[in-house]
Amino acid sequence: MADDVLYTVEAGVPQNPIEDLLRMDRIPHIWCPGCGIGSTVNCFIRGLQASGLDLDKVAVVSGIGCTGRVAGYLKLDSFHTTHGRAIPFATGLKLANPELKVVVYSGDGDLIAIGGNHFIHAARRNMDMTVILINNMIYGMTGGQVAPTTPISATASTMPHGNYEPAFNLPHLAESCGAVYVARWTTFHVRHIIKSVKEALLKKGFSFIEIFASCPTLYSRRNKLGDGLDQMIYFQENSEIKNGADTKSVGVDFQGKIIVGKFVDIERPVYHEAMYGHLKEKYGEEYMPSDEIKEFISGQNGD
Ligand SMILES: Cc1ncc(C[n+]2csc(CCOP(=O)(O)OP(=O)(O)O)c2C)c(N)n1
Ligand code: SF4
Ligand SMILES: [Mg+2]
Repeated sequence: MADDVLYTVEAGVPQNPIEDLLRMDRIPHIWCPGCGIGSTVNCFIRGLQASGLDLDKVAVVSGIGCTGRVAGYLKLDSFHTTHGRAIPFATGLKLANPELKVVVYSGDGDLIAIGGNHFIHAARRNMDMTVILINNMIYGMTGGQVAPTTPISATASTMPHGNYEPAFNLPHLAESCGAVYVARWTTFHVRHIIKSVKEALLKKGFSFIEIFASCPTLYSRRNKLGDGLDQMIYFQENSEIKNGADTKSVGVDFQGKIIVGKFVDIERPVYHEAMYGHLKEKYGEEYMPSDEIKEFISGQNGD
């Protein structure tokens, strides 16, 4: 399916080309009007379709939160796990079955607050997985509490006088910990997201895409920023594409400029390669890895 096909017509009936990958029996979804999460799902499915990956070998893992519901709407092998534990669950999947392309799709609170420790270690290990993080700068599902991504001075239910804790600069965190692919977009950048999803899925190693999305119900309303459309206009007017930008320089202030783009695309041994290389060197012929590991390492069938 071409990236830019909005719908197809079969027997006179318009068809959304992403429907095949949605569990339509679960629609309507839970997201509020104007929420940005749905747009990211549309882009993710299009990027996945464009990647040409065997869909029987793709697994999607979410944690808990409004974004955490994504896994449940995807017609793939998808898992709705516990809060903050999507990455360790995905790590287990990948270790047990190296031929899978494992995707983690979750929120900023889930992945960076309670799950922050898992995030940094998966990046450090260069575990082969794609992490898609929806940054709405807040804990959406539980009532708009402050998150480690809430900008200074923004108001949250647990920061009624305005936030005074500095927010993480996530591309910089991911790069510092060892991610081999790092990109950031907003929900305004649909075509860029599709392209990045395709690239990240085809990249070996820990790939990370941060997508800024609106939470009109809790973040925008409390901060008097209007509705989902107003937030989209903010994304349009305040984003600047700077591919290759130094991730140190891409922190985001309250309603400030958002630097987007592909920041990192490098190569280094993935976890399975490091393990294979080390054990092979240490034990020589006595080391007998599984066929799946050999296949993953070589991209074909072992040595
Ligand atoms: C162990 C545990 N602690 C706390 C919660 C409550 N909880 C559910 S979702 C969530 C925050 C979700 O925020 P985020 O990941 O940003 O997702 P969003 O809803 O914004 O998409 C919290 C604190 C929980 N379910 N389990
Ligand atoms: S609370 Fe916010 S993040 Fe959750 S569905 Fe509503 S708009 Fe989206
Ligand atoms: Mg959130």
